[in-house]
Amino acid sequence: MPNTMIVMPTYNEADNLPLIIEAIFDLQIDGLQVLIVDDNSPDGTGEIADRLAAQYEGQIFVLHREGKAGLGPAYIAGFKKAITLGADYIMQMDADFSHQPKYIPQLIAEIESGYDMVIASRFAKGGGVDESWGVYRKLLSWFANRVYVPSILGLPIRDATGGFRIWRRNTLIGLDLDRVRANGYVFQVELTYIAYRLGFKIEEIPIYFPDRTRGESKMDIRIQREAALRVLQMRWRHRHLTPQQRRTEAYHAMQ
Ligand SMILES: Nc1nc2c(ncn2[C@@H]2O[C@H](COP(=O)(O)OP(=O)(O)O)[C@@H](O)[C@H]2O)c(=O)[nH]1
Ligand SMILES: [Mg+2]
Repeated sequence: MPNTMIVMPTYNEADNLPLIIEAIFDLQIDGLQVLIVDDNSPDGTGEIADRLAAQYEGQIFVLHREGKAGLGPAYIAGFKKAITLGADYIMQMDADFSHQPKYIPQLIAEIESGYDMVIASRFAKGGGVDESWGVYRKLLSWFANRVYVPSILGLPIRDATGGFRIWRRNTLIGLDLDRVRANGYVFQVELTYIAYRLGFKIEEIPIYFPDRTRGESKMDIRIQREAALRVLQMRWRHRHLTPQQRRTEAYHAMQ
């Protein structure tokens, strides 16, 4: 029975974390574990995570990092730890309920069917975003995902910026996480692009993406602007990758 580890980055999610953990374990999925990666949240999320880890012994792990360093580095550290801990499948998931736990079984079923990575996609047919999204936000997201990213990177993916995904262990090893440069939002795009260039099989399943109701988003306009330039840089950096350049050895040193 393969095990799945959910890597969940948190920054000031004190209200959400206990609730999302409960919702996840209510699903009663065999071999499911959670690794919380907290960047020393001022609101005490890290201590809450430790309490939960004691309560759900062997099912919840916590990685404490020194300070807020962005989503990318938090995920890279979490992925490496999940690999070291022996996870077969590794999932990425936010703590704020925009990524709804009810889709977890479907993501696991899809990866088991043989894909190398599966994206829970807001823009696949049948998916959607919160009704309250204004025209500007919708347009920006549509432009980024359906026009900009596909045309610059040639990615045949509808939601390359989404952060709700599952990876096969060997896919994450194959990417070579030390190749990844991006920090914020665009980190998701870079991982997808590297996976695509290396020839990994990617699938999307449709999801509905509600806005968070508790806590605050850490996304801002500066991060979004920066993303546009980073997409050009990542094309330059990774465009020559081929399946022969997949990494084969697991990560040893913890960073
Ligand atoms: N560890 C860590 N987690 C972060 C950081 N920035 C955001 N997060 C977490 O990443 C997830 C997504 O962030 P969020 O602010 O909801 O972004 P949005 O969904 O794009 O608005 C949430 O679980 C956040 O708590 C960070 O710098 N470090
Ligand atoms: Mg969010």
